Amino acid sequence: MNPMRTQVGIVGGGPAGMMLAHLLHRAGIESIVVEARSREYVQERVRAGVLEQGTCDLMREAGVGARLAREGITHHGLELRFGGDRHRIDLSGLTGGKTITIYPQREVVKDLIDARIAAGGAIFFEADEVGIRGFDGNAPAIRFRGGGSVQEISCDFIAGCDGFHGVCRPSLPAGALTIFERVYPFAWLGILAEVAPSSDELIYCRHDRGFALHSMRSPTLTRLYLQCGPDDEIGAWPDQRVWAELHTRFAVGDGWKLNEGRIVQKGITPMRSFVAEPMSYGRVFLAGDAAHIVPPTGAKGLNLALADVRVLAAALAKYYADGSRELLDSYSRSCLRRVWKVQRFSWWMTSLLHRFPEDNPFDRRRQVAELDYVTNSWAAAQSLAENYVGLPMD
Ligand code: RFL
Ligand code: PHB
Repeated sequence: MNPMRTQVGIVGGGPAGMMLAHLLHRAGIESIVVEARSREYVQERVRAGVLEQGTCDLMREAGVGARLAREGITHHGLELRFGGDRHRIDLSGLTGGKTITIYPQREVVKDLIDARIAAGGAIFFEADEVGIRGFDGNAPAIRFRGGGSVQEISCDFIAGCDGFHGVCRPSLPAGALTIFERVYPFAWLGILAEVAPSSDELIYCRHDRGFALHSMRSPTLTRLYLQCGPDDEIGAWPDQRVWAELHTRFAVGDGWKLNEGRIVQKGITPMRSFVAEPMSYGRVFLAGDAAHIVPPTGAKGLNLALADVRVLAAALAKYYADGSRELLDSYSRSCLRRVWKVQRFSWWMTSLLHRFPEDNPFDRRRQVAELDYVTNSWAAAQSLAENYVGLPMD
């Protein structure tokens, strides 16, 4: 056994865990990150791509925004496509000039890991059998197997930033948390294709055969998603079928064409809304996907994870500055106000654009009427835009 000590033990080196470690460092607070996967794995995982204005501001203010400023692609609007027609939502015009930025999650994670390592911070990658203990008393600890031996980190607080399938949330006693959940009767098939994007902006498309999304990663990489069955196997979706379905769903009559390229990544993502309340117990604080999941239609998961750790870092900074637990005690309440608004928006975007198996012809007409309303009413479009660029941080 190799005992270590730090102020904040962080389980999970995804966006939430790495940003928390970085913000704590800037506040003069020590932390150690314990991550189950390798550095390469967490830096290469294909995930989110859309950063809210507030997320970009946070990266910049925290001193990790240089590459984002150089390589991020700023978007001022998005397209809603339905009934074979295209409708632009002027995000900037509707929000007093706010924007979103395309910058892949893996680049965010890379920037944060680089910053942490440059500052001499400790990250244990490839940690096995990670467990947490002592968090309902005064002696919390993270124990794991790494480098052939058992390691234990004792700390003042544990941050559970270990995602939806992590170990922290399930380690809390039965009954400590109330779970709110909705599982959707469909999934997303996502591909990354080596081809220039077919549009300068994101396209959210509603079609009778199901939802489709056109996004991008760079001027030469396109990210595309298709609504598929919740139990579909990836083998049921050979490249040809993926392209045929994308062409059908995105079809418009004005000459617009979807560019095809070599598919370099393909995966299926289930769709779920999930909240665990409260987001803390004893000396454990849950943040990001460990505490909540949103369906990806609103592009919110990464942004919400970073909003949580911003609140947590401020609460810990106050505790270490003057011994006050006030902000730690209100951590869950503060975060959940944002979490539920983002849950509402993500559910609404999902309902607006997907084909639900139980929908009858009435529901389908109502859905199209809602899209017609959103794309023709300033008030409705503004509500979408306000949420999409990100609600203000409290
Ligand atoms: P993560 O990223 O899952 O990181 C958790 C980390 O914890 C590690 N871990 C453990 N470590 C130690 N011990 C254990 N027992 C552990 N168990 C797990 C994991 O290896 C991992 O490194 O959670 P975090 O940090 O909360 O970040 C959340 C975001 O990753 C997530 O919300 C987004 O990716 C969601 N999401 C999107 N969010 C957006 O804001 N905009 C988007 O455009 C967007 N698109 C998406 C998405 C998620 C998707 N998938 C694949 C779920 C598109 C997709 C397809
Ligand atoms: C992405 O680029 O991966 C992406 C964009 C918008 C979403 C979800 C995912 O709503």
